Amino acid sequence: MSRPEKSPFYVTTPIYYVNDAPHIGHAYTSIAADVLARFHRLDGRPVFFLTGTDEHGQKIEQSAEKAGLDPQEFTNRISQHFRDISPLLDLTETRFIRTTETEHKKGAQAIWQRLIDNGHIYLSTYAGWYAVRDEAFYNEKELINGKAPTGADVEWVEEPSYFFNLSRWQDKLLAFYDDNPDFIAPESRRNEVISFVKSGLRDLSISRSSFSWGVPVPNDEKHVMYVWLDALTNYITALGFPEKNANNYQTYWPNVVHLVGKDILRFHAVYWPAFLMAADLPLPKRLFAHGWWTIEGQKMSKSLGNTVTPRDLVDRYGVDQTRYFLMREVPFGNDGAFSKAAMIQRVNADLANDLGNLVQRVLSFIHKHADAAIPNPGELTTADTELLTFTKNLLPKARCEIDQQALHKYCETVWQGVSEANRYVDAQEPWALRRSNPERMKTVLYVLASAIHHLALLASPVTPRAATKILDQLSIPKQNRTFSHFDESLIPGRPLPKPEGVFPRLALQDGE
Ligand code: ME8
Repeated sequence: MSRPEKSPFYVTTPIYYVNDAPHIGHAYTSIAADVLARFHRLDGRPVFFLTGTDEHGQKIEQSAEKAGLDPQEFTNRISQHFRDISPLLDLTETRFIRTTETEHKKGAQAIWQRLIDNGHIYLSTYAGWYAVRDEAFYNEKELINGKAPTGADVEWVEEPSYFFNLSRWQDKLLAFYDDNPDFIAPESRRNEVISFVKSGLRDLSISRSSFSWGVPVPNDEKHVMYVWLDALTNYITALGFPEKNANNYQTYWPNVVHLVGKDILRFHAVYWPAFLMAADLPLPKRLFAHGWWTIEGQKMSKSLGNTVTPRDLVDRYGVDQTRYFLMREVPFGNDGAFSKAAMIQRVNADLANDLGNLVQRVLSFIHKHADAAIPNPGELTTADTELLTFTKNLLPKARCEIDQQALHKYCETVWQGVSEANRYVDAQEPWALRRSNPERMKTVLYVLASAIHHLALLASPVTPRAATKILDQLSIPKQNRTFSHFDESLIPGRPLPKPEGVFPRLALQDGE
C-alpha cells in the first residue's frame, strides 16, 4: 500500500469490556497498536492512538450486580485496571475513552439520530436468542448444542426493540469490499466476511428494553442502545464527532487502522461500515483481525485458572521482553500458544544473545580500547559498506511491513540486521585488529556503532526501553531519535558513557 509522506495516522484497539481484569489478550492488541503508533511517530507522521473501555450493556450490569456495586462505581473501578496497563506496558495512547463519558454518549445518540433521520431504524419486537457474554443476537440455526457458536450460554429474549435495516446493505457492503480489497486483513478473514455477507443479512436489533445500563435511545427512554452500536461509535466520538469543526475527526478519521481480535471481526467488518453508510459518514480505511492467544495449549479462561496477566509477564520477564515476545513469536493474524519456555527461549536468543551481546561487546570494546568515544573511521571496505547498506535498507522494508501490520515480519527484519552485524563482528575480529591494525579496528568499530544506531532506532517501537538505553550509550541527542535522522553519520570523537547491559539473560525458574 502506498501512502503520502507525513499523512496523519490513526490506530485503534477494541474498547475492552470492564467485566474482567485485563489479560495478555488485551495487552496483545494494545501493544500492537502502540508499535504502529510509535513507528509512525518516528516516521514524522501525526499520530492518534485510541484505546479505552466499553462500559455499558447487560454483561456489565450483571457483573456489577454480582460485585454488589452500582454499575458506574463498578466500571470506574475496573476501567482503572485497563488504564493501569498503559504505564505498565509503556503504551503511548493519545486518548483513553470510556463509553460512560458524557461526550461519547451524546455522540452515540447523534449517530442514532442520523440513522433515524435517514430512515434506517424502525420499531418492532425482538424474539430470539441472546448471549450476554458475547453481547450478540443469534438465530436458532446458529446454535450448537443449545449454545452460541462461541460456546457462550444463550437466553431467550422477547422485548420491544428498534431495528436497523441491515438487510438492505448487503449489496453495498459487498461492493465496498470489492472496491477496497485492503479493507479487511488478513485475506482469509476478508473471505470469511464476504461469504457471511453473501449468505444474507437480517435486520439487526439495536436497542434493548429489559434493562437500563446503556445509552438512552433519543426520544424513547424506555430503550437503551444495543451495546455494540454504542461501542463502535467510540472510534469517531473519541475524535470529537459530531462537534462542528472536530479537527481530530477531520484529520485522523480518513487514515484509521482498526486492530481487533478475530472474535469481533463481524461487528467491525459488517455492522460498523453498514451503520456508517446509513449515517452518510465516511468508512474506515483498514481493519486488521489478529488471532487468539492460548495458554500452554489451552484457551485462556478464568474458570480454568490459567489467565496470564500483563503484570505477571512484566514482573517476570520485563516490559520490552513481553512486548517483543508477543510481537515476534506469532505471525500477526495467526493464533498463538503462550508458553513460558517459548518466552524464555525467545528472550534469551533474540534479545540477550543477539542484540544484547552485540551492543555490549561493541560498546564495551569502544569504551576500553577506543578512548570511550565514537571512533574516527578510515576508508571503508566493501564489507563495511555492505553492512551499512544492509542496515540502512531495513527502514524502507520496515515501512512496508508496518503498512501491512505484519508486526512479526517487522521484528524479523530488524533482527536480520542484528544477525548481519553479529556476522560482521565475527568476521572482522576487532579484538584481533587491536594489535595488528589499530586504525582498521577504529573503522570497524565506527561501522558497528553506526549499524547499532540504525538497529536501535528500528527496534525502538517494539523495545523502547532498550532502544533508549542503546541510543543513550551512543550519545545520540534525544531530538535526533527519529527516522529523519536515520541516515545521519555518527560524529567521530563524541564521548560515550560507560556502557551497561541492555538485556539480561533469563534463567529458568521452577515450573518453567
Ligand atoms: O469484545 N488473544 O471487548 P473484550 C488475543 N468490548 N486477543 C485477545 C484475547 C486472546 N486470548 N482475548 C481478548 C469486546 N483479546 C468489545 C469490543 S470494540 C468497539 C468493542 C483482545 O474485552 C482482542 O483484541 O471482550 C479482542 O478482540 C478483544 O481483546 C476483546 O475484548
